[in-house]
Amino acid sequence: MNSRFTLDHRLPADYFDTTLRADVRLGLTAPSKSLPPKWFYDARGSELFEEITRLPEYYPTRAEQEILTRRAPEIAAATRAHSLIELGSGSSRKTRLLLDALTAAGTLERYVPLDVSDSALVQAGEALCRDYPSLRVAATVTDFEQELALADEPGPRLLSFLGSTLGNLDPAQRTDFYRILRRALSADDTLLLGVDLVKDPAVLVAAYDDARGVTAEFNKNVLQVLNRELDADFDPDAYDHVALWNADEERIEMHLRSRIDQTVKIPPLDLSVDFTRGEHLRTEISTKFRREPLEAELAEAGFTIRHWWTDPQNRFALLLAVP
Ligand code: AVJ
Repeated sequence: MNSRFTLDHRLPADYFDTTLRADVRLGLTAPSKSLPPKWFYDARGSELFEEITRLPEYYPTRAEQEILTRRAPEIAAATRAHSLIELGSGSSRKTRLLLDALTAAGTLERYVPLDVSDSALVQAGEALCRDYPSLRVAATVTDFEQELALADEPGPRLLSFLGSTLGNLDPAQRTDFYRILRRALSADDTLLLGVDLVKDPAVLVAAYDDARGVTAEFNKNVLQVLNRELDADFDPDAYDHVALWNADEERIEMHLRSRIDQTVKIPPLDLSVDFTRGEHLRTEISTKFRREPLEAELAEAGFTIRHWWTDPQNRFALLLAVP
């Protein structure tokens, strides 16, 4: 292993198991059933998500990359960041655009990817060490929805949260999350957010219900995760993939709709879960944003937007905010 690469575990060994069980019990015993979207991303789910990002209907990844390609030099100039901290790092394509610009600006010393899964961190981290010979990579396994214990990163720090993953949080969760960010960041640090914007619902629904059915498979994969990890007996074929536009909340929701009356057993939780025919299990919310309300909720949390960049078609926004 490269000496410029470190992997720091900040989660207890049983964290995955404990939180999965708590989430499943809470979500499947509630009057309207739901599961948090983070459980989509096992190896198969991550692979399916990568495939989604290449679908003709799924524009967000390409739109964000377009903006980032164009604006990375401005981001580097505005932040002069010595550390890039990336939340939910995932694929490293967008990361490289930022690393390249910060390297060209001559400020970058350290890259700190934070994720709940260590396999992604190790793979990406080693490759980046190879390609950026003067970069230190300090990967950290953590759940940034709980805490953001930043350590001794050289400042100023640029904290990026891309891919509109912010949209997975509901308003109350976003408020908590901004508070965690605000506590972790100092006056000369900067927040880089990528958010998907409100647009024609037909375009949005198509992005989450593609013709080839990749998103449907991604959605149903969460049932396989529960089958494997909790010995549950979900039959994925007994559910339909549903992507709907919730106009009141301005968000896309993914659901699994039970095709029949059925009962699912989850032995380690001592749980029998009844589904009636047509009943929905909500698996993801994907909030779409407008500038003014987002600006207001960030201001409420102590952040000021300094730059707001969109793609030419106004589908997606990249923004820089400071404490
Ligand atoms: C990575 C969470 C932002 O909400 O668009 C893609 C995940 N779900 N297709 C999104 C996703 C269905 C994606 N995020």
